[in-house]
Amino acid sequence: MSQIAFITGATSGFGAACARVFAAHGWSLVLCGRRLERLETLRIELAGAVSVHAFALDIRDELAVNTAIAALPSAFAEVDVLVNNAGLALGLEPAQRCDMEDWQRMIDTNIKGLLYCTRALLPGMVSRNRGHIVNVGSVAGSYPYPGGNVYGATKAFVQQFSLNLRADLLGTRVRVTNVEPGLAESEFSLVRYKGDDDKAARTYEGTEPLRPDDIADIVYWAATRPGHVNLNRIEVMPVCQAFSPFAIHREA
Ligand code: NDP
Ligand code: 8X3
Repeated sequence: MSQIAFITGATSGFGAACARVFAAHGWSLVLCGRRLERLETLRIELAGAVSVHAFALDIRDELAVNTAIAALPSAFAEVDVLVNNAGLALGLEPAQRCDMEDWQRMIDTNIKGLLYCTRALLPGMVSRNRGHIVNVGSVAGSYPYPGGNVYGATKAFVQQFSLNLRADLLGTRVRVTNVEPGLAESEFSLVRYKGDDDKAARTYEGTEPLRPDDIADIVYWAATRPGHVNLNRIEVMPVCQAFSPFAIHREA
């Protein structure tokens, strides 16, 4: 029987790339995201080769998450790997100018949505004594940058939650990994800049960013290490990216 990967945010970017990599290795897939049409296109693309269960889901809706997971068809119910990938950044303004609704949406999606999915699938993994939660964090969870305010803080939550999960899971064979990418080209910047194509394109101008396929390879690799190996964190940047010096404000 093939293994089952449950991927959130499969309509775009890393999530869609993960779906294709797991499918290429014969895994059955549970795919969700809010844009049903895209899921349907992906399901049709992959369904010839592997079994795919795809449905629209807003992970901010706790009841919808619990209902969808409770209603998984039996062939998809025993999830081996949960890829908690769905997430977003909104805006790059300094905190004093940020929109509270943007902050709330990032918290509701990147933190609370990830928790709902994890909490719903974890008991089954523990009772089967088998499973892997792969969270998609970010370098923004470790390194501050101007305008990263709440987005970075949500990813810091994901990083610490991943480590604390593993602490709770000690004694089980359920694994937890936080994959922490840097600059990667996807629809991420288009969402961050609220549909402004020019600003989004400028983010990647003159760079060779990570590609969704790079992240999917890493997620798949982490999920397929021998069962006694737990990768706690994987931080990855494109070669064109590095760290800033500390910023020092000097009076004129
Ligand atoms: P994309 O914008 O291309 O993809 C984001 C995915 O998340 C989409 O499939 C979207 O689906 C889904 N999503 C967003 N909100 C919700 C929601 N409420 N319910 C369900 N699904 C949702 O960006 P990436 O692929 O780049 O981002 C994937 C993850 O990687 C995110 O967690 C992001 O923070 C993280 N990341 C991205 C980096 C980058 O530079 N690109 C670097 C580091 C981390 P839909 O809109 O259909 O619901
Ligand atoms: C996305 C990477 O540097 O834009 O998590 O925060 S960054």
